[in-house]
Amino acid sequence: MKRREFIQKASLTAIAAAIGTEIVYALPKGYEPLALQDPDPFKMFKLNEEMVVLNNKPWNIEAQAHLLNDKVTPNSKMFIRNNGLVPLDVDAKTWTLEINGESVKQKKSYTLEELKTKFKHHTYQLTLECGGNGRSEFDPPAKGNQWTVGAVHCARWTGVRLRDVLEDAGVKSNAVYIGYHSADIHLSGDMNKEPISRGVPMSKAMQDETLIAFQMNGKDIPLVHGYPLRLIAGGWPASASGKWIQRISIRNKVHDGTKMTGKAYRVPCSPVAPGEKVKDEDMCIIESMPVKSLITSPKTGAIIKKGKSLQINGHAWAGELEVTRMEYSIDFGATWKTCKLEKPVNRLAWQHFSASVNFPKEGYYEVWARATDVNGVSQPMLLPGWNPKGYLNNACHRIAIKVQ
Ligand SMILES: Nc1nc2c(c(=O)[nH]1)N[C@H]1C(S)=C(S)[C@@H](COP(=O)(O)O)O[C@H]1N2
Ligand SMILES: [Mo]
Repeated sequence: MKRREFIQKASLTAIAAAIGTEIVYALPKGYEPLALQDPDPFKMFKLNEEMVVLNNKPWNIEAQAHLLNDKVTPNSKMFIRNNGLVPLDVDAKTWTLEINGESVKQKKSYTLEELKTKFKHHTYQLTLECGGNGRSEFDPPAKGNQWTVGAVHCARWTGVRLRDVLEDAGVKSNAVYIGYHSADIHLSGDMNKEPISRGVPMSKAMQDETLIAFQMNGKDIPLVHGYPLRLIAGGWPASASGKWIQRISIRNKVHDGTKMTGKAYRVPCSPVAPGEKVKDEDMCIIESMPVKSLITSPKTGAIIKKGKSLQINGHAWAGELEVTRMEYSIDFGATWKTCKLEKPVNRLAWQHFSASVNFPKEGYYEVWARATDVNGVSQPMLLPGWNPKGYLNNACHRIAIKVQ
């Protein structure tokens, strides 16, 4: 029997008992008991093989631009962002959601079944982008997952309106914010600590599209994306969309859970110079995400024949706003041409764009894409305002094309 198979068939303790405890120290350096070894994330999360793993403890995995070409993002191409450990032994049959807090009229608890039968179901396609998407470009660099462009997805979420549930429990007139509490486990293993507990102001909580979701793309939500129950607040940093939610508190002040305070998911209230130290009290909570777009086809590095036009496709989104203009440039932003831009299928869903691009002669080109929101605000061509945690990089996306 090969050593590897042997280890798999017997626990280390059993081996130690059979051969003597010294065996543990005789193992090659870096050898880990099977129970501590990482399973294959591609198999475990059913991921497309081109997804990129940024971190394994906790799991953080991003897409590449060309993987996001689908109009509705499938599970296999959705980025994964965890602050703690995915809860194990999740039992949908016994799962409950409690509504409590200073500003609830009557504390109330619902089973999954009650939520599904008592309230009307709604389905929306909703854009969720991590606040740190694009962080890898900041200089001086910001700590945290070095997301490039792939921490965004737009899936179809089905659930009940958060508003309907909050109103069923009763909302006091002094309500300010809601905060979620979830079942995931703090990296330290300390069950008294929450990996993350964020939320949104009442005005966002009460929007039609803010859901307590139990389905994604027509099926049960995959475990890593929040099964069996997830808050979805489209257009806001995805950290507001709590996975595995067990409790929602209606607060009489801005929610002060883990990663709501300090510098987490906040940017300087006024612009700062790159690298400048910013006091916590000068940091403001990120709300609606800025205008952004992604060229999802072709993949960067494509080669085309001289004289042929190139079809480009992609998506554009602007937090709570609609994108009203989409342009591309093949001369590094010197001149811009208009793309065809579709309306969103519903509010807070990304919009599709396409264009047929002609190149004047052979050579190396970059195709840049720029979206403009309904307020006339466009994406910057370069990295926008530096901030200590590297949030909100909405610079124009670019792909390289060789014409020969
Ligand atoms: N309970 C819980 N909810 C969470 C998180 C988490 O770690 N735990 N991460 C948040 C962050 S920072 C992001 S970007 C999104 C990622 O959602 P996804 O993994 O489904 O793509 O979930 C949010 N909700
Ligand atoms: Mo995030």
